[in-house]
Amino acid sequence: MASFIEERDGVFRAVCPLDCPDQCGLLLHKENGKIIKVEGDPEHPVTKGHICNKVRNMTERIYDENRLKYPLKRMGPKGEGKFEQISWEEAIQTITTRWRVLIESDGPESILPYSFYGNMGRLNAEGMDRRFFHRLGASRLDQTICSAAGSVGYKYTMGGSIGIDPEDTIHSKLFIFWGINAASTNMHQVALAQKARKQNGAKIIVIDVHKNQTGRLADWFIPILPGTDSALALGIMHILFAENLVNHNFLQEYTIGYAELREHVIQYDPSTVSAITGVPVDDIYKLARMYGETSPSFIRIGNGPQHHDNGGMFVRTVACLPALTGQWLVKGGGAIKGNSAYLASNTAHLQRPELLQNKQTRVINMNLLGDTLLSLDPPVKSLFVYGANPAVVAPEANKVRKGLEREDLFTVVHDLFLTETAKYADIVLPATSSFENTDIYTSYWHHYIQLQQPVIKPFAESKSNVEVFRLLAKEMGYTEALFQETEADMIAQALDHPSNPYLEGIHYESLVEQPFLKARVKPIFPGTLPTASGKIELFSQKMKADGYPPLPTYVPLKNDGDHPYQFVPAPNHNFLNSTFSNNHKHITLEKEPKVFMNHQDALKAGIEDGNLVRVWNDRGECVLKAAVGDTVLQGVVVTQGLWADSADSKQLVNALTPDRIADMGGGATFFSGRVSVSKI
Ligand SMILES: Nc1nc2c(c(=O)[nH]1)N[C@H]1C(S)=C(S)[C@@H](COP(=O)(O)OP(=O)(O)OC[C@H]3O[C@@H](n4cnc5c(=O)[nH]c(N)nc54)[C@H](O)[C@@H]3O)O[C@H]1N2
Ligand SMILES: Nc1nc2c(c(=O)[nH]1)N[C@H]1C(S)=C(S)[C@@H](COP(=O)(O)OP(=O)(O)OC[C@H]3O[C@@H](n4cnc5c(=O)[nH]c(N)nc54)[C@H](O)[C@@H]3O)O[C@H]1N2
Ligand code: SF4
Ligand SMILES: [Mo]
Repeated sequence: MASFIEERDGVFRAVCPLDCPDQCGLLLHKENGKIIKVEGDPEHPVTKGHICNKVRNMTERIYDENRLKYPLKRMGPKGEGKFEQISWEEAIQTITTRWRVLIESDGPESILPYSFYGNMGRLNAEGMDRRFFHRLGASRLDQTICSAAGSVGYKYTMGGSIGIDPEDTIHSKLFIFWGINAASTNMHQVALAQKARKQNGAKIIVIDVHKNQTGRLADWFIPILPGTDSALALGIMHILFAENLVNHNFLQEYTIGYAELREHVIQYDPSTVSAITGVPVDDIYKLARMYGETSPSFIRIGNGPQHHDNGGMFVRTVACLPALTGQWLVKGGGAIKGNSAYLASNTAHLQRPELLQNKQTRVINMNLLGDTLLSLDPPVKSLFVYGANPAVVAPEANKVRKGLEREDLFTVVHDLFLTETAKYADIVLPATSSFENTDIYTSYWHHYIQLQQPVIKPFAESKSNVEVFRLLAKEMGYTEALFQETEADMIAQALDHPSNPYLEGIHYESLVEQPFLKARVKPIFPGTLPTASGKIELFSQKMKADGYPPLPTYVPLKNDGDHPYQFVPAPNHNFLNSTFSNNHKHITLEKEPKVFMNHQDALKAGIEDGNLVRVWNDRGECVLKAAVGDTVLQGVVVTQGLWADSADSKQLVNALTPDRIADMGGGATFFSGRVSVSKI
């Protein structure tokens, strides 16, 4: 079937492979064996033919002249980017020879895989690779960089990664986009909100530290000081209880700890909360009353506020709000933080954890990559990077770079491009794009799963992650049959998951027949939650046992030094993390990185709009163009996008970000750093 498509021209279904909640259905137009146009698939039930500009321009990336064509070995110093072509045979042999020596001398834990979701496909992101590294006994990576803190926080309240069906939000009358730049990062949730606004007069509130494209489309934009959102949520609870805007029946039936919560939130009176958050007292009342009086109301919980020291507690706290008003029982009411539990596949089948003989194998938090490479003992001696670009996306970038420069570190990078990370590699392997592979894709926002089959032939000599790990397994002499399974076999196993009832009826064969299959979801309530009590845990015994306050609590950010500004380096519109930051078309659309600054602050610092400024702290420095205005509060500076740096530019924002670990889940704290800004 697959090769049949590869040989043909025409229009073919595909799915967006990027780490984006929307997971759009795509149509690929193919002529003379090449994709000439990417557009949205109008038949996709949620994304309905609309896609973002990034992926509309995907052909620019797939056929970019700089795409890697064959394996490379390093010829110059690490970081310089001088390489020479080698064969796959030589590449695989060099890697396995080096690894065999390392396993002998330092043990398998001296090897560290570092990966993330550059391609969301189950098999390529967390399938054959896991089997391979389990079998090898390599150190394990704790994948904490994205949403770990918030996921743990949400779980304390709700028991798992379960929210409402986004398709139901068409019925919502109030949308609160809380710390999510949805116009850039979840465009179809915005489309649903705008449709609801048109159809039934729904209101859109955006709570953010930056009035960006999402804030601009809101009916009401509420600026807030970074890292203070829990206090605002607790202030809303204070008013809901005080003004009896809570749903007693729901609280009684479906929650535990609401009497304790009611007492506890007395301390979060509006003037206290206003002093913490920078939100005026009147606005706190107005927001709480709108929330208490509008039904259905929906909160889209974003990733922004959870990239802070207190991010887990924020999500745990905000997740309590819909329970107070009983919104979970109303179609279109409730919240979404993430929905990944619904289409969770059988990871035991897919990843084969039983291959890992030493169950105590060390686990390394990916947010600590810099320290790991510089000072972990026993040391990491080899790094295998795939589906990720840590030299740009990881915090404390200067430490990371210094670690990558280590002469005794044997680094392999598998990617489509010679990324900043790849420039430090000893061996670089070319990766196929997702349109060249077979894989399955499940959204962490909507409820659909889609199969991708190869639409074009592998670009030059590139290979998929699955294929690379097959080759490595073979060369390492791993004879287990599971290393040579086909993609179809692996998909069948991943979907064979009796303990997930939502997957019922979804099989490889049905995915071949039908383009989009929906998880068998039903409303969360009435029902039992996967928490210890089976209810929404406003008071959590488990949190208490884990050493946290058992009730939602505002915990201030940690001290990050005396620099005057809180620094929020968020994603931008035209890149996806660092993906597209090296593609001419996307750079042209995004223009240049800026630092948004309040005009009062700028006035005091003698900075004018358009000036080049030095943004710095004890960790590093950047040079960015100031955008002076009223899009941020005083004391806050925001920049957008993970730009690649070059010899003549200093725009690596993660040179400034802390690698402190968040309160929960080992999460990242990208937005909890402080900086100084001065005119150049
Ligand atoms: N265009 C585009 N889309 C993307 C991505 C991308 O890079 N570009 N990345 C993808 C990935 S991996 C992810 S995880 C998601 C992330 O997408 P989102 O969930 O939107 O998260 P962020 O963009 O990190 O931050 C969202 C917002 O939080 C704000 N913010 C920061 N700190 C605070 C705070 O303390 N309080 C409040 N209220 N707001 C705060 C930022 O200003 C920003 O507008 O997007 C995905 N989609
Ligand atoms: N300052 C700051 N830093 C951040 C964030 C932030 O908001 N601010 N956001 C954080 C978040 S939420 C995340 S999720 C991380 C994301 O960090 P990463 O996951 O590292 O994301 P990308 O930068 O998109 O890098 C993905 C890489 O995978 C490659 N790739 C794509 N498909 C494949 C494939 O099939 N095989 C292989 N081998 N490679 C492939 C791409 O070419 C690209 O180079 O960044 C984090 N870093
Ligand atoms: S990046 Fe997001 S919005 Fe853009 S096509 Fe992919 S899934 Fe859709
Ligand atoms: Mo992410």
